[in-house]
Amino acid sequence: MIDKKIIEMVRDGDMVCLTGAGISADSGIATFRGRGGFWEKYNPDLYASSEGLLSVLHEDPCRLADFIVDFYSAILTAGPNQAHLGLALLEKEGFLSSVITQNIDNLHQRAGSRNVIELHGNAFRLRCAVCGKKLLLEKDRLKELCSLLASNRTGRRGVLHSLARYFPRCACGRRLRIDVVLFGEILPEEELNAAFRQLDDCRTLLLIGTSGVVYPAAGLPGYAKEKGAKIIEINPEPTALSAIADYRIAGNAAVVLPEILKGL
Ligand code: BJW
Ligand code: ZN
Repeated sequence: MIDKKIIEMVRDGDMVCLTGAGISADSGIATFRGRGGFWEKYNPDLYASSEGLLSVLHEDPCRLADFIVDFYSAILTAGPNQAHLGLALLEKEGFLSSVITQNIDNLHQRAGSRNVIELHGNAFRLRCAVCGKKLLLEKDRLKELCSLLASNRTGRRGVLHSLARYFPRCACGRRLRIDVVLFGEILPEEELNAAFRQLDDCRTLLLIGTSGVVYPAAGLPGYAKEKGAKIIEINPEPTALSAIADYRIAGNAAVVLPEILKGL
């Protein structure tokens, strides 16, 4: 049962939502941190920074292939869950202005959310680090790459060959890279500015499925609060941001969102 005050806040509108990996957990995509998280298997020092990934590429390309297959298999098979769909409905009905997401899985857009601000990029896009050109990565191409990498146990040369084929060079000569923000990299300026603008005039910030430890995204709730917003956190576990939340709903997003919608 959702607190009446929370339902009233949602009904009042002018609400923005900040999401993290937890919202996609019920779609079958592992979170990064915590039990069962992606980083239990893959050390973030190696797999979440460009220097780390480059070193794995050189020293153990087959392990990099495992990582790519694991990572993409999950997001290629996942579909939006009741939480993604609930947010899209809240936007459609005029209660929610935008979703600011740290996720790269495209599930908010697939659920029907229109105003989605992607702080950490999108795994279905390639980007040129020199000229900024972007290229969509088709799902079918990604599936092909995964099955090739999964079956290709011919070692270093086979993996490098497959990667070169699916991550082509840009017109400017640089090899395209995945359009995801890794540690030590600057977030896309336009997206971050858009996020701040949304928080300037929001009345309520819904915080869903983020541990709140990765900056600058983790600084956004504090900014919203300073600007006068109230914060509702939906997360089965307490987080680094729970202390500034005005309300906490301890539960899974895909269960809680339909309950909120029912209460409206
Ligand atoms: C559920 C649930 C269910 C489970 N329902 N909930 C200021 C202070 C300190 C450090 C820094 C700082 N400013 C910058 C930094 C450095 C760094 C940083 O923040 N480090 C900290 C970790 C210490 N930040 C950066 O480097 C950023 N760049 C930057 O700031 O540039 C300027 C700069 C550079 C260098 C120095 C200073 C300034 C870039 C950050 C990029 C993050 N990229 C990743 C990609 C990984 C891809 C890969 O593996 O290859 O983005 S890291 C990873 O964490 C991913 C996520 O978007 C991000 C956030 O994680 P999220 O979404 O919160 O997931 P989890 O797993 O942490 O939490 C899941 C939550 O869900 C949990 O709470 C569960 O309980 C919950 N949950 N089931 C609802 N069903
Ligand atoms: Zn280029």
